[in-house]
Amino acid sequence: NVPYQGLPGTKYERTFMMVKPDGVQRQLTGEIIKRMETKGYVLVGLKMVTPDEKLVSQHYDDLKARPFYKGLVKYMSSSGPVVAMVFQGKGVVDYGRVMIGVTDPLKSAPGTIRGDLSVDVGRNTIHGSDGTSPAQDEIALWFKPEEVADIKNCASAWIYEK
Ligand code: IDP
Ligand code: MG
Repeated sequence: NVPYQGLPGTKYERTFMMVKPDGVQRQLTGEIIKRMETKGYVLVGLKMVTPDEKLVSQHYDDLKARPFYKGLVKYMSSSGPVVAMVFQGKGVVDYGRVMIGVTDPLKSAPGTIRGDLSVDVGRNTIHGSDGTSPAQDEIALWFKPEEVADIKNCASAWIYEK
C-alpha cells in the first residue's frame, strides 16, 4: 500500500490540487480533471468543501506577509465551495505545475490550465502544490487518510514502461 501522502520520485507520487471558487462557479472542474486524467495521472482523492478561514489561512500560511494575503483568504473562504483533489503519478507535483501554468494567467502559456481558462491572478482557477514536501503537507491538511484511495490504475502498464 502507498502511504496516503504518496511516494515522491515514484509513479505513486501524489499532489494536492484544488479547483478554486471561480473554477467551480464557471463549471471548469470537469475540464481540469479531464486534462489531468488524459495525461495519465490518477485521481485518488476528490471532495467538494467550503473551507473556513482557518483552513485557508493554514493552506496559505507561507504567504502571510504578502499584501494580497487577506483578500486571498477572504476570497477562498467566502465565495462558495472548492473542489479538493489528490492526483497520483510520476512527476505529478512538478508536471502538474507545468500543466497549471504560472501564477499570472496572462503570463501562462496557451495549453496550460491558467493560460487557457483564466485571465486574472486573483481568479486563476486552480491551485497545485509547489514541491513534494508542500504536497505532502497539503494532502494531510485537506484529506484524512481514509479519504484517499489506493487505486491500481488498469492502464498503468500502458503509461509506464516499468
Ligand atoms: P501559485 O498559486 O501559482 O503557487 P502563489 O504565489 O503561491 O501562486 O500565490 C497563491 C495565490 O495567491 C495565487 O494562485 C493567486 O490566486 C494569489 N496571488 C498571488 N499573487 C498575487 C497578487 O499579486 N495579487 C493577487 N493575488 C495573488
Ligand atoms: Mg503557491
